[in-house]
Amino acid sequence: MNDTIRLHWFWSTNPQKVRLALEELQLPYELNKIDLYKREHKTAEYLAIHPRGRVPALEIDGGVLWDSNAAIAHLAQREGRLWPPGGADRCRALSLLFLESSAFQDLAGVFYFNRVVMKQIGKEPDETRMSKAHAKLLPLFELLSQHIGDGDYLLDDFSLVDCAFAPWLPWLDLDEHPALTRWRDALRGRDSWSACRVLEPGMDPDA
Ligand SMILES: N[C@@H](CCC(=O)N[C@@H](CS)C(=O)NCC(=O)O)C(=O)O
Repeated sequence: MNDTIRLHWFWSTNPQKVRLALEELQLPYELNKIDLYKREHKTAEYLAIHPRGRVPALEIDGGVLWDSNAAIAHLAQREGRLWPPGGADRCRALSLLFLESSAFQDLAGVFYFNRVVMKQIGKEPDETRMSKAHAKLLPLFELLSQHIGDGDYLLDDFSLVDCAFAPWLPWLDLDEHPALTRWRDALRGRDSWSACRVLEPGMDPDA
């Protein structure tokens, strides 16, 4: 069995979640850039790895994880680090991970699409769509703020579930939510954030 960990990646949000997790766990990995703007995610070769033709895909342990949070869950289970070993904290971690997949990702994606992708293709952002998405995000912001409480992370300490939310945070309007801005700033200060060059407003992703 090939024991190389290979991340099929682009600098957009979902692949960056998995790269952050690999960096935080300090696992050696190969990065294979799949340029979405060149439609490299739709080649026959890549579709044999990711059946939906999206990024990320993580080749590991003889298999492929073709969803960012599935990859994070696998890494958590495999490594037994940066993840609660059991009990109520693991229930919290899994619920938050699935919240990101089932609700947060699509709404945060509206901001990422309008503030990053539309700009890249020379179009104006759709403010109405963003304002509707923001209204739907508010209850989720409240829920996440409750989990953060007076701390810096979703659980008592940093964990891989923070990686699942991190790359979205620079693109959301968080000023009215002090727990979330504190969380974003704590994540921004970690070595993994700079190692992955998590995209921020004003940054050139291809630099
Ligand atoms: N739920 C998937 C979403 C993956 C996804 O939509 N990735 C985006 C980039 S961040 C993509 O590949 N977009 C290209 C497309 O949809 O054609 C995950 O979490 O991995």
